[in-house]
Amino acid sequence: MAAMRRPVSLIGAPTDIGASVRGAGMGPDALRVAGLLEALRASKLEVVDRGNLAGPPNPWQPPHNGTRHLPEVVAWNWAVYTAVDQALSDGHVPLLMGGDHSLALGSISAVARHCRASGRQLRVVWLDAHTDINTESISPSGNLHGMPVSCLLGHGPRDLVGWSGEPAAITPEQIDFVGIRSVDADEKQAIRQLGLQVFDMRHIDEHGMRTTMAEVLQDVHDDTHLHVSFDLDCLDPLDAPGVGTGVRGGPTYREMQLCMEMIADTGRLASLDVVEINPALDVRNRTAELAVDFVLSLFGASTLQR
Ligand code: 4U7
Ligand code: MN
Ligand code: MN
Ligand code: MN
Repeated sequence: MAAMRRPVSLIGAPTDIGASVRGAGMGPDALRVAGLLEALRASKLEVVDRGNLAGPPNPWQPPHNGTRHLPEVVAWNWAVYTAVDQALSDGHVPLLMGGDHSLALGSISAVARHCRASGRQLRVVWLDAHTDINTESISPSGNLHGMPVSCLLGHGPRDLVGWSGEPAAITPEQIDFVGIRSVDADEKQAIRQLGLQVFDMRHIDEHGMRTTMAEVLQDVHDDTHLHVSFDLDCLDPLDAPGVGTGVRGGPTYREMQLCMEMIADTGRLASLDVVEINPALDVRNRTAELAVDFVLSLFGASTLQR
């Protein structure tokens, strides 16, 4: 429990620099309007809103050598890296409010460096419809929000690799994917080659969320730093319409709640990304409000808890 009761630092990264659809830059304010800070405080957590980071505007250019906006993505990720690093040094739980999912590179690289320095074992749970394991040579789009996992594993564009101080921030054994239902052809090959643990929707259909999460969390120990990277398109777009790359057939609201509650039960949640909310596509801020619900559950606010 100790890990979860640390103060939470909200860090806004208002950019859609790595995405294919404009609008995710409004995500941090959508989460604020949905009452994220107040909801966390109501569940007895100390919360600091560190405001929004600054970075370059979206130049809206076509891909160049397999990536779009690489220099701008680097700039935004440095801002994220620095802010997450600072929050961790302060003993806080960093909660990155994206922004698009390319920002997980900066966030998780800072977390990986922190874990190495403090002797903790990092485990990443990637909640997403997509595996985000494209590289500049295989991506069908060139959008960097489809590549952060490769970068973390040491395989992406050179400028986005090695940020944690090691060639790779994480090894394939340290990350589990949950909710997956859209994987590009070359990503499938990478998943097989690397032996990644992908709990796709079929796995959840056949085994249920409870068994799935028990598998994901089985090797979480007292000295584990659990990082959750929550892409809102993990949810069904019928529940969460405010995302740029929605894919039908996601987990139900209840399944997702159970997923979050089981993570909370470990008491090891120590950092979090909430990304890919696109208010321009949303309906009355429903997706941000849903995100707040799930974040509360992640921090342990289950039905029968005070
Ligand atoms: B997200 C895609 F081709 N795979 O690489 C790509 F289908 O962070 C989508 O998960 C990536 O939202 C989605 O462009 C990135 C596409
Ligand atoms: Mn994603
Ligand atoms: Mn996604
Ligand atoms: Mn595992």
